[in-house]
Amino acid sequence: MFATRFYVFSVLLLAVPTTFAASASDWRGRAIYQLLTDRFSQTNNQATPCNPTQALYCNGTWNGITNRLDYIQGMGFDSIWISPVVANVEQTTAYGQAYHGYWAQDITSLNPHFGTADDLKALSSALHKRGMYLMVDVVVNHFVSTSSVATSDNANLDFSKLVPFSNASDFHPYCFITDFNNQTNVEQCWLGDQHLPLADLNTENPSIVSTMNNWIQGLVKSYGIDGLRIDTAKHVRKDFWPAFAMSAGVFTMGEVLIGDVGYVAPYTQVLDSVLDYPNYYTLTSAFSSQTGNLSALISSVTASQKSYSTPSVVGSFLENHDNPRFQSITQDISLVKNAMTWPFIQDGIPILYQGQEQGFTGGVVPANQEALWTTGFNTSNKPLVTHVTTLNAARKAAAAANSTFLTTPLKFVTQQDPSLLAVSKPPLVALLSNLGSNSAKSSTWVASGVASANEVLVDVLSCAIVKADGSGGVSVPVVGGLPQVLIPASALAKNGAVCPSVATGATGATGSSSSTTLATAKPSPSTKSGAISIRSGLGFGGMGDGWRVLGVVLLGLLAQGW
Ligand code: ABC
Ligand code: CA
Repeated sequence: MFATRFYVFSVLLLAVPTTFAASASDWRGRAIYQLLTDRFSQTNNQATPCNPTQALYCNGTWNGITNRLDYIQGMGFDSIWISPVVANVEQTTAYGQAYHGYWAQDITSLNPHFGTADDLKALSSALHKRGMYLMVDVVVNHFVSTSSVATSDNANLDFSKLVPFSNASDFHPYCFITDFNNQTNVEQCWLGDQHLPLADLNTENPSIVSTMNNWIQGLVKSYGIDGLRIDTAKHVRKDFWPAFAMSAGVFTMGEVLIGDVGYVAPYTQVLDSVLDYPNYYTLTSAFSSQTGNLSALISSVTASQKSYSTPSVVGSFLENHDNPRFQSITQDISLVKNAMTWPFIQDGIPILYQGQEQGFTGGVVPANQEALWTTGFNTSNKPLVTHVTTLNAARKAAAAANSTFLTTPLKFVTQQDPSLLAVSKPPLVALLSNLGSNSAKSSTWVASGVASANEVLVDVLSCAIVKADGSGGVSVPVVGGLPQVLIPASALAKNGAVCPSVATGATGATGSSSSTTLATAKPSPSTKSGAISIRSGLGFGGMGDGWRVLGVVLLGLLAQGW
């Protein structure tokens, strides 16, 4: 009996595929490069002009991204977030064309402007070969009807082209969101306006729910997707999300656009993660001028550490495609470098929006959606490319030197000068300020107990050495308002890309190369069909057929008393 049982289990285990869906912990140590497919790179390295203020397609493609992965990986990013992939309205609307991908018309087809199913699969496998992950932006909340002429009720809108929901009854009754303090209004009325209404999907209808769950399972599987950025998460009832996320079977990061930690936190219970909007607002205002309020950043971060379910996987960003770029507020290089440092030294996953590394300055939408190819993907003499490359390498080195780095909540070390901020996240110490590059004031960060006694630390941004005192404290004068990121010299490899002349770490240690990635390559997805399938699943979404079969067989065996 035992031998038979052993044999059956062994055969079952051998049959299990070696691919695993990427979970929150698989994403925790990663760094994400956010790109708009239409604006990142054109096929065959073409570079036709793009005027973002026209809000028209500029012809970036998935092939274009595949050809430029060296650029992204060279800065130390090991995952990308791409804009929505499904077919959108083709018309030029009152707000331009759907180049950003958020105006879905047919979620069972891909957006032909960005390429074919094979192109998207090729991007996914190219990423996996490099040990990189693919995050795709998905929209559940709404579709956009072609004849978007608003009337007083949704029955008079044309839903016939929407796939797979082509009836008025598949959508909530026509009403625009008017009261952001009324959650039912936020969830069941429509985004957009009378010029371009976003038809709000009836996510209360069980058959629509199950269609969406099957859709996401098929999408993730067909294209080997490792994570989802979930658009408009706050516009769909919270209890919709757990089953959707489980069907996807991969890491989920929700967009809950609001500055209020208390409002955002409950979404970290129903999704793996959220975009850290509350701390985005306090971060931006803290460093946007010399009078920015650093203590408001401390307060919001402290509140979010207490209320987010897993702060270590929350997405931290200074820029994205919806908000004016930081350099549209200030171009003081010291303030810019301080603000840009934050996402890489805090508790969550850093996200960099394309173009920030190139110093783009676009203001409100759509000016902040510049084409990246205008830069020629040049990385030499680009101080912010160097800045993020170093920050990525330092974060990897800190994680390699201390296995609890990524999960240890950062601590603020109180400073006397309100223009200074000191953060301890062992073995890393980040020293930030909003003094700006022209301040005449002399100021010094003082932080006790942040290192080992007499430890030799290196500011990775300048390669200057900082020696800790006998009780592990540091005292570091501010130079030109610039940030400093200290890590032990022993955590940096002597033959590495980061400050090799002062590094004392073993040759070949992590941090030895800016493009080092910790991920293991994942085989490319096996599904061959081009269309995105909507099928019924068994509820083991995203785990792969092998796992599903194993699960069902094991349940069967258990039921028979095995
Ligand atoms: C277009 C035009 C706009 C025009 C609008 C009606 O139509 O560009 O000028 O006003 C896509 C396009 C947009 C397009 C929209 C609508 O579709 O990219 O260009 O706008 O057609 C996500 C995506 C975003 C995408 C969509 C739609 C959703 O990231 O790119 O937009 O799929 C709301 C949603 C949020 C959404 C955002 C654009 O709109 O919640 O999911 N983003 C308040 C509200 C927020 C609201 C925000 C902006 O205003 O609370 O819910 O976001 O309208 C803080 C407060 C916040 C406050 C902000 C502004 O200030 O704490 O509460 O947010 O201090
Ligand atoms: Ca809704």
